[in-house]
Amino acid sequence: MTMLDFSFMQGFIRLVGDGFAKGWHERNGGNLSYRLKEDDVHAVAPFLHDKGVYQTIGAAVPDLAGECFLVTGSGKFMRNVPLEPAATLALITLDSAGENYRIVWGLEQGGRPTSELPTHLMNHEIKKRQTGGAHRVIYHAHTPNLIAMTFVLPLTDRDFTRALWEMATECPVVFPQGVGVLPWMVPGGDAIALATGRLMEQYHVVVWAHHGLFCSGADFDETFGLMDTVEKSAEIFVKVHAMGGKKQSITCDNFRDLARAFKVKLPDRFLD
Ligand code: 2HA
Ligand code: ZN
Repeated sequence: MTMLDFSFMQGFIRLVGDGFAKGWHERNGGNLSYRLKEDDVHAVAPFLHDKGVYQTIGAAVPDLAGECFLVTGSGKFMRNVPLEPAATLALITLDSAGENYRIVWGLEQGGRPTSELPTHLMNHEIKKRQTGGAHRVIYHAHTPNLIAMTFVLPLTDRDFTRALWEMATECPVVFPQGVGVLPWMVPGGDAIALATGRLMEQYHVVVWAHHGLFCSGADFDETFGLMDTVEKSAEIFVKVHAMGGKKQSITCDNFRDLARAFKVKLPDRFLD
């Protein structure tokens, strides 16, 4: 048994490899984090070291105090993660205040957790509360078609939600809350973390204009599936516009019928 035999580790590595194969992770683009279950934490204990020193997270996340996360490393290439997981990933634990972290496994040749650690952890804290602990995965990717959309559509939740819902019938069922949209912001700091968090209170998907997407989900399949669904819809949007734009589309009454049939609640503000 090694660290790489745990199913959460395999699920994490598979997601990263699939994201790279999709073309979402040029160079060191994108990052991923997973909040370990109690069972995971007990199971991995024999494989951890205590050489790591506490460092500041750059954000306070008291509701995550003492929790353990698997995260991608800052500057590490997603393409290399399946080949060298112990050099590109880190397992970190948070202190009892939820203000500092230390590395207990991984980044064997040195390094730091993802530059987006404050955003990941602040959003894990929000999602843990909002979903009663169900959500454990936060994923950021540079999805090209969605990024292209942010150069032509008004940067509002309504414009993006309606455009994405209309481009693929499954979308309102997969993300009935819609998507939140942020204007361009400097990556990596607490300003983008706070702004993303405000939108994550309402949505599981947040668009970072001219940059990429931020998604939350219960497990690796659900979170990857959400990213994939949004990006595929964005790809159809790009094709439709390249062909001269919509000539017909799914109507508001169609959406209402869909909501009834699939028992989802679509916010009225997106249906007029
Ligand atoms: O990891 O994607 O947003 C590099 C990034 C920062
Ligand atoms: Zn990014």
